[in-house]
Amino acid sequence: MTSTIDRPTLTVQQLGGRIGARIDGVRLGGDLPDSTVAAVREALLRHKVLFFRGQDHLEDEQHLAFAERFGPLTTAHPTVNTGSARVLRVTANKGMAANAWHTDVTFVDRVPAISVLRGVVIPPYGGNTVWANTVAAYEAMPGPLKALVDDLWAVHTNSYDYAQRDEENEQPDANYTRDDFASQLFETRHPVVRVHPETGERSLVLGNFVKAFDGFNSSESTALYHLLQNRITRLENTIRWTWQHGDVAMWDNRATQHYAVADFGSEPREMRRITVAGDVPVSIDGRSSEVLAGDAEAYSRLDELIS
Ligand SMILES: O=C(O)CCC(=O)C(=O)O
Ligand SMILES: [Fe+2]
Repeated sequence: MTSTIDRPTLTVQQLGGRIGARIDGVRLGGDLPDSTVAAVREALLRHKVLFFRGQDHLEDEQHLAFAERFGPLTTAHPTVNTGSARVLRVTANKGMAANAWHTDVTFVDRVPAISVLRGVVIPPYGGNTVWANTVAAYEAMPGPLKALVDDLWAVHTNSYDYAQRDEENEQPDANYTRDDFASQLFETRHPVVRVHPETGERSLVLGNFVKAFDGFNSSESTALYHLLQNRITRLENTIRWTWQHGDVAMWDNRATQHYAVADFGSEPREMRRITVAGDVPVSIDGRSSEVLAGDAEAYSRLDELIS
């Protein structure tokens, strides 16, 4: 009989037509062979979000070591401190507005490249996370809409218009507040269509941190925002994950948005996120995003990036 396979072959099971794959045969950690890291990166660039089951062995240390194989890490968050330098603890949605469609941290210029999220406390029901493919959404647009967004820029901010937010879904036991979240103002002008630095694909840079589009007044911006977001979040363009203990989700933050569904009542739920630094988006015509307020150098260093 053949000996036990020490390192089972990595398998990639596509889950959705446009987004999502499950990876089996990998025990996550910092000591994976380069070939495995390369295979995971390739699957991530193709499927945009990857799911790993059965990673119950992971603690913060191995989670950090695994994420770091994909590039230098950011600090936990530009403004929120949940008790660890590089691990963001997400225990509820208040302040983070995670139950709204967003791409992580688009209010800074150096939008994170990859987020790695581990389920620590999984509620008995609800608390799914949903991801949407912002590349597929762009590709599915009719020509005239592409022509509009190709040359469109938007201002993203971490300062909310609180009056317009939905108070109903907020969890009372958040370990940080909106005041923490917006304790320092960040505002950045991004192209609505960025060229992905690794795949060359065109991807929409939108989501909940958008404040307004250049050249449009606020009611026009709102209408345009909904028009574009509706295309990103249509169900065919998404994948929804029901968490089990030991699950890890990893997404390409340059090609996706996500939404944490706030339907777990008062049940406990805890996730931990580690973030791989990303570069400054570049438009189709080669112009980079522009900082309007805030200095994100302490959050994420551009000079350390490998790509
Ligand atoms: O809690 C979740 O499922 C996702 C939260 C979130 O938006 C994030 O970790 O970036
Ligand atoms: Fe997020």
